[in-house]
Amino acid sequence: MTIRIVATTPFNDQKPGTSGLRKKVAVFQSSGYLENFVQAIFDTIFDNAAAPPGCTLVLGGDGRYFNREAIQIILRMAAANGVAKVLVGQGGILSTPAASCVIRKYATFGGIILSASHNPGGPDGDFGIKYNTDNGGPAPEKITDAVFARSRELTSYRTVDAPDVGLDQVGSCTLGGMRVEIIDPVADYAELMESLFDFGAIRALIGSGFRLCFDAMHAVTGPYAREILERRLGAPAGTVINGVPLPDFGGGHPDPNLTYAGQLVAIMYGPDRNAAPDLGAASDGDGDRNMILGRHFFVTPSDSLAIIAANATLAPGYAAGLAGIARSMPTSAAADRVAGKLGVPCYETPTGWKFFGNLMDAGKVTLCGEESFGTGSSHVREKDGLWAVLFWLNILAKRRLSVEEIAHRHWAEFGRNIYSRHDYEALPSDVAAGVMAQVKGRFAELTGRRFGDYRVKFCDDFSYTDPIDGSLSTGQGLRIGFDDGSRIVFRLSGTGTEGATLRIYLEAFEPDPARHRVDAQQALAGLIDIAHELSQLKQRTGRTQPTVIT
Ligand code: VG1
Ligand code: CO
Repeated sequence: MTIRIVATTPFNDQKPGTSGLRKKVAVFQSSGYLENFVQAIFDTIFDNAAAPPGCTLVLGGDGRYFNREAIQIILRMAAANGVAKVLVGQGGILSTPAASCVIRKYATFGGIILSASHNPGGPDGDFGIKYNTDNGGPAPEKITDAVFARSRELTSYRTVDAPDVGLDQVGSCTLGGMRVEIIDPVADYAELMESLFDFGAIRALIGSGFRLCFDAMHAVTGPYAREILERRLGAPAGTVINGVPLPDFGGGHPDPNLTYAGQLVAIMYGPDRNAAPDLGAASDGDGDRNMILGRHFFVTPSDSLAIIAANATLAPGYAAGLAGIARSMPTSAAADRVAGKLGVPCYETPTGWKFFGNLMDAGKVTLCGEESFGTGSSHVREKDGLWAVLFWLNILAKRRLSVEEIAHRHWAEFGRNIYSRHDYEALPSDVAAGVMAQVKGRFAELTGRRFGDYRVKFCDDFSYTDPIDGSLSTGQGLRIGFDDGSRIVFRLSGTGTEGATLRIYLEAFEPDPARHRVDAQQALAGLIDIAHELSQLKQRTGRTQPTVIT
């Protein structure tokens, strides 16, 4: 095998965001762009420019446009960089949580996941890549910063000349001396799910006439959901809709929220309430997000985390209880209330799953969640969409109440953290930066100030010191807290590829069950006004409405 050294000019825009490097497909297709970033990963993770003896990597993606081509490029580069073996999901497919599962199960050196998650795909859509370490989780900032630094100085990458590897049959072959194993992308993951949840109880629930609709949004979870929900749990064929992964997600936006999962929302909110399935669920492009719906009822991701935590011991894999809970800073404090009652710690981390890894590795937390439709546990080191759906099924199978009833009883016990997120997408970057600077500029005079009924208790620019390795992350979002526990958070997205996305997170606490049925937007109207006033949102952005309200 001859290693070919190919000259490249370094790029200066390969800084990984909240969850890896995401750019337009055309950018990734441009000469040397993907290669440069992959070589930067290898140079960072391998000492002395060569993989350690026997090094095995996992490789797969969400099946979006350019997935297959990228896999062939990365395989040739892995061979040239001395990797001994690569486990590749059949067809190039591995959901993000399944990749994490495989990295851990086979104790590999790490893995490369190809996904831009919920961002649209296709030739004009987005592509993405990230490296996960041997714990199965996204590389921590120390590594992503080093990869970025390396990407800016690289002048060549290594590859071999070899034909493409067949990705569609399970089996193994060699490429330039490196072993390539094409594995079933679903089997290991499905087995892990069976070990955590009471499949017998869920089968009995489904057998009793309970109806479920799962929208895979033409993204990666189709094959996983069909195998687990329809084949192993006996849900009727057709339970999984949009179950065939397509390179452009059927032209849709594979983001499981009330705006983009329109077909599922229409089914769950149909005119005849009783005709709707008992549970509706959806997952995103790479299978790590989830949305949970009851009949005419939406469970916020923050509530979902809290409800799963409060009911965790109903699932066999969590029968021994929780070590602790972690949530991202913008996620509501609903989980904190459950942790308080259970007497376990609750950690508040910056946005992005990479911040949960150390806490889970150290055994400090069992459950983690984000307001952005991310829920997961220490069974892997990624958030996990189908896992959350199965957890809900397990809870429903044991409690035999409706989704809505479970949420209302939860609020009656813990109070309700009324919550919403307003996104302003595709703003000019300087305008978005101006909004943030405007809010931060007000901090000096805010503490103690009154806005109608609300009095500001504190405001800060959130920073986090990792309790395990002491690393510091700054600039993670602007928080304004009020005396009654209400909160407004301003944050810029780190996953978009067009301009900037401003996220405004709003939260109020309502202890009174008589007011738990209120509409969230109405209940939060006062805070929304304060947010607009503080940020001069309309004047600065010209926008009168958010792009997406969750
Ligand atoms: C968003 C979410 C964040 C999530 C990240 C990756 O990031 O807010 O909670 O971890 O996406 O999710 P941002 O920086 O755009 O707010 V995924 O499903 O794209 O891996
Ligand atoms: Co995702």
